[in-house]
Amino acid sequence: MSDKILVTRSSMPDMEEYIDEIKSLWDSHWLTNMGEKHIRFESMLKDYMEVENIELVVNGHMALEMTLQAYEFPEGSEVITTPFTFASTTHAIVRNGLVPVFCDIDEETYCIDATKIEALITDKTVAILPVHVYGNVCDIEAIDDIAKRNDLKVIYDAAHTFGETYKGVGIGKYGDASCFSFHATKVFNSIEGGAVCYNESWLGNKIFELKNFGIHDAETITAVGANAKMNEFAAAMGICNLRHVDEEISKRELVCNKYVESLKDVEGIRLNPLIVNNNGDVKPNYAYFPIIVDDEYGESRDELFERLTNNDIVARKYFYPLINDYECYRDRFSSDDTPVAKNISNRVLTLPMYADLTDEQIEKICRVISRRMK
Ligand code: T4K
Repeated sequence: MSDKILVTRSSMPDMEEYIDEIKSLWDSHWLTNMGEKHIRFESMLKDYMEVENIELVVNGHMALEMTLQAYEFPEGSEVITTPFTFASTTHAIVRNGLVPVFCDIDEETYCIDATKIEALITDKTVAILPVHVYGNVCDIEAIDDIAKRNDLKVIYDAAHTFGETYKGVGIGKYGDASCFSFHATKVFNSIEGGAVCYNESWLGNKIFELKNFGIHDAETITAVGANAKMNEFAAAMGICNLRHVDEEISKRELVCNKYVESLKDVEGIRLNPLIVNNNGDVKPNYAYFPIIVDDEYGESRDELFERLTNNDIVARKYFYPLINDYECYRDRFSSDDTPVAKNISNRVLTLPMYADLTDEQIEKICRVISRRMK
């Protein structure tokens, strides 16, 4: 096995635990289409995530795409969003025939800058699609206030916030809907998977139909749906992983603390304020460990990235390039319109982060960053 330290590593239950969970599938032969595991997993998640309504789907991307579709916004409607995110957020907007309007981000949280949203609202704006980046929580109160005053929907991309609470409330309860990812690289995974948490029951019913081709009943197809159902093997993995997720998050917290201890005094390396100065509003999940490489560090982000790579440490430039600079979007948008996001995107590195990262591995990573010989 390679000695490379990867940016993350999927959490998995013991093989016996998973095999035990999937054995019944050989009796039932029921492998997908909202089977017993799907139903049980959904109900377990509702409790764990402290939400009232949840709809399981095949991945986080389809959660976003189908939630937007469910609203049936007129083609060409505008959705205010952030360029500092994974491709999925913007693609979900564009694939629905909607127009993304990029708002700059907040320097401290890397989430959408709520003070800049209102200036972007036009008579075509229908929704705001903010992202809780790295598990940092958006300015929920300000966004809610803007949405209410302007009659806009709020759909959170909550792919990074599994298990978090904000002011004691499950993060999935905020906004009109919140879309989660249970991808293999996330704090919690069902191999591939996702969910939409929502407040109004019509939205859940609609997504339930959309994820199954828009089938209402055997002879009534009400919408142009997709196939976005979670299968039973994925749901079984989710059920098993959910039993251990608290332990995983506690271990991640220890990894985070070790990083902070070793890196907090390195000149020119900025750490995530949520982790360093958490005021208690957010119960974090320690999803990512981003660092910002400022000029005082004396080396650029790319130079540090290369040095880490040469030492068999795989960091990631999540999120670089900015979405408004992607090849498929740059003829319509420009990162110059979102200067804070551009600056952060050019300076950010997310360090390896997973529950079983060892002390020696963390020490090695920090040694390279702080340029210590031993
Ligand atoms: N919104 C946001 C804000 C998101 O970040 C994402 C996904 C979505 C929406 C969409 O949700 P999903 O549809 O994916 O559920 C990864 C993930 O594929 C993606 O889920 C994630 N965001 C994004 C931030 O990162 P890559 O291309 O960086 O992954 P990859 O394959 O390079 O893997 C990274 C490392 O993870 C590997 O070096 C080793 C480890 N790994 C990877 C896989 C696939 C494992 O240990 N096991 C595995 O099975 O995109």
